[in-house]
Amino acid sequence: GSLAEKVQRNASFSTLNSDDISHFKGILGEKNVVEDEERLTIANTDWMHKYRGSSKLLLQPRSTEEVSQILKYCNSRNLAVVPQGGNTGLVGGSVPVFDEVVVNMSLMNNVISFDKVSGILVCEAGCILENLITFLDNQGFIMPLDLGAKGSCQIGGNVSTNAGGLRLVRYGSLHGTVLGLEVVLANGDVLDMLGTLRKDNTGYDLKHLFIGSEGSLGIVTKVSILTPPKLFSVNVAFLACQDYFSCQKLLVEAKRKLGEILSAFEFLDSHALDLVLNHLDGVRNPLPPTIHNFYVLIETTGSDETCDREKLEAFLVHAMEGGLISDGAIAQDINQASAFWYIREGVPEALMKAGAVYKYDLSLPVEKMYDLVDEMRTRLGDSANVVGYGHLGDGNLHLNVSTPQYDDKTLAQIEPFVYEWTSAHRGSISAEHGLGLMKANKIFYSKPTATVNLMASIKKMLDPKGILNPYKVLPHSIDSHS
Ligand code: FAD
Ligand code: 2HG
Ligand code: ZN
Repeated sequence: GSLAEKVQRNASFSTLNSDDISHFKGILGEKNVVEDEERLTIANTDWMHKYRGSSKLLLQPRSTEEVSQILKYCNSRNLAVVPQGGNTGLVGGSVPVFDEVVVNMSLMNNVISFDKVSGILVCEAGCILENLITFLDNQGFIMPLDLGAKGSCQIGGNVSTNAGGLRLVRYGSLHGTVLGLEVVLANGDVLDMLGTLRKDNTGYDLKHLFIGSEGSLGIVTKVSILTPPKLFSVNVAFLACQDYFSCQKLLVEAKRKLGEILSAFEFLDSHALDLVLNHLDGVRNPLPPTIHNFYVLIETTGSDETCDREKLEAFLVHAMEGGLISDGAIAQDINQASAFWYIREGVPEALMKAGAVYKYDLSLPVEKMYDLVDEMRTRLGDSANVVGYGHLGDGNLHLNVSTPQYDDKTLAQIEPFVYEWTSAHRGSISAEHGLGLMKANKIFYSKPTATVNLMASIKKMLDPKGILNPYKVLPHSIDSHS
């Protein structure tokens, strides 16, 4: 693989010795100090099998106090650390680059409290998103975020990446729904910001620093989050559009006509659909096999079945008459709704199965978004399968380039072009996945130098020795020289 950033191990970090291992065993007990090769191989490898570290140690704390003791010790010994949740991150942020100690959060998986009146959930960071979704479902509530990786990703990882996902268009980002956090700093200090209040203007709202900081400023140990009530009228439609302009107009119409019941607006191009149909088992095209260029998944969620259905049907008839959609199907039951969703959520997995994949997660003005996909196709010709899909409702394109294997020539055709294009259109080079290792050095395409310098000062203040997730997020020159 040619994609791993070429970075040098920071020589100020120590290497593990047997005293360190004994110390950790003293804190965590034998069982939760893992040196097993097989488990380390898994922890050293990211979801795409693109980034690989060589850590010799994985620690599994069961409490905030244990996390605190781990970090306090690592800080005093100059041992670098990678916080790891479900390891579903897509930017090489969740695995070690060299021999960093992995702090795995999966044993901190308890729900602490749930308030049925306010809908406020407080839980430990290692709770798997899908388990929280199921827990809340039983209480008549939902999580305000959902993503294809729900079966493995953890709420602490979601918060640390500020994950967006499939319902952001309705419920907003985690900066709005997360009400509080408990975080352990690099020196082991525990910051209790675990508020459960919707409103609290007492000074700087520091939890926001940790939302989206990708484990570079602290380890998130507990999360308090506002969850919406579960509404029972859910409809999912899978639609075909002839051109990108129609998708765009459909979005504008959907926002106006479906308004408050709109809960997702996702799109994929025919290349993405073909990949899913060819690489995932049991997937069927919900529409007759005519070639359409684009597909849109619309979900509505509301409280009145008859009303909501009528509203959606009227919207679709109107869109069909206006030529915005060329075909479409509304799910007739929950199984069909899941099948429609599976097509959209299955795109990353289908791409994985198809070979090597270069992933770009961009915020762009909706009008311009697909121009980039077209331009990339022209640039790469037949040498690659260029795929566009994503959260159209949020202006978030997932541009993926699929090739048989990674090679420097393809990479040189994609980058820096893709970043320059995004920057020229005042977009973001990371809409929702973060910077990790992959884009740490690319931050300047989306942030001015003065902002990056302030970020580096904050990092220096909170983690003076730079032990937390080194080589990630901030440019390497700043990270290692300051
Ligand atoms: P990890 O991958 O383990 O870690 C991610 C980052 O967070 C790393 O930098 C890590 O160091 C840090 N971290 C993890 N836990 C903690 C903690 N407790 N404290 C401090 N730092 C921590 N992302 C989206 O935004 N939207 C999507 O729709 C989406 N869909 C996806 C679909 C698939 C199939 C896959 C594989 C990934 C998808 N992702 C998506 C990316 C990824 O799932 C998210 O970034 C997710 O939030 C990561 O959670 P995780 O627990 O797996 O974290
Ligand atoms: C999605 O929306 C995820 O499916 C993954 O954010 C996107 O793999 C990708 O590029
Ligand atoms: Zn996404």
